[in-house]
Amino acid sequence: MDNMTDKFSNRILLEAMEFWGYTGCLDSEKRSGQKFIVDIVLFFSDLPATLTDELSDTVHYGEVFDLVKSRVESSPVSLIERLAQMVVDDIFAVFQRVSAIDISIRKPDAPVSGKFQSMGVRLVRHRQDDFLKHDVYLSLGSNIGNRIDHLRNAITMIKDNPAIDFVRVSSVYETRPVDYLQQPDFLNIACHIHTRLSPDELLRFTQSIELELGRVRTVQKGPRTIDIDIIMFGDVRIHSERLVLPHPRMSERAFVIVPLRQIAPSIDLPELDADGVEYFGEI
Ligand code: PH2
Ligand code: MG
Ligand code: MG
Repeated sequence: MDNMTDKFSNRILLEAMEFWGYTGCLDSEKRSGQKFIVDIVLFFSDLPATLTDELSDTVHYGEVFDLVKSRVESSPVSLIERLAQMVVDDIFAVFQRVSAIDISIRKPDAPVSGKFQSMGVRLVRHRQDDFLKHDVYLSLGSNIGNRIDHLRNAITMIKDNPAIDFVRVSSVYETRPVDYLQQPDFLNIACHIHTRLSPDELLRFTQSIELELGRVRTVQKGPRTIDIDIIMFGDVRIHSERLVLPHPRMSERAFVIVPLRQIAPSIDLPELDADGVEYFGEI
């Protein structure tokens, strides 16, 4: 549980929810029902609503409450162990953002003679495939044609990839060209995704988007309809011919750092002179 505490620093608490349920081994429990008290902690590796203030960027606790209520108040099972696992499965299925769950189910009036506060179970469960996901940051740029449309199309294609969970996109910044100066200004954005793709698979995917959106490589570092660079891929370090991670020049480039800082405030990024990088709008 301790690594979970470190890894999932975002939690939603549903404390002492009360339901009338029929889970029990005795016929009388199944027939008449009794009071159930359920405590749930939902864990998230990332909770964008802390920045965006949007309900769609978190999990609505009222919806979780309704889901738990319908399960606890209807399931004709005998053991609270089984009931707790069913609630866990429901929550993972409906709320994709949830990475882990800590659930307690207690019966304060369990048919046990003697003095006690409640009888209960507690399960801690981690979404099975979550360990395989990486936090990835991309930098996108365009300086030919309808720049904002190119960025929007690229973002749509990224969101549509079922192997990618889209987390967040930055604002759009208009930036003066760096390195090769004889070219129009860029629009740049950064985005944060989760994926189980490997770095090479992701690179193949981003290159397929560049191709589809009509990028032709003429001048190195010259004008392009769309450029998608993988900036960081979890903690992965790679130095191959095709790919270097983290991106070797990211720390020198305000057009990468400024949008990145906006969506990844907890990553330690250099303070750069943001000269030539201006807020342009939202994607
Ligand atoms: N990309 C480059 C080279 N120079 N300058 C700006 N402002 N924005 C870019 O995205 C950019 C650049 C190579 O990919
Ligand atoms: Mg680039
Ligand atoms: Mg590139």
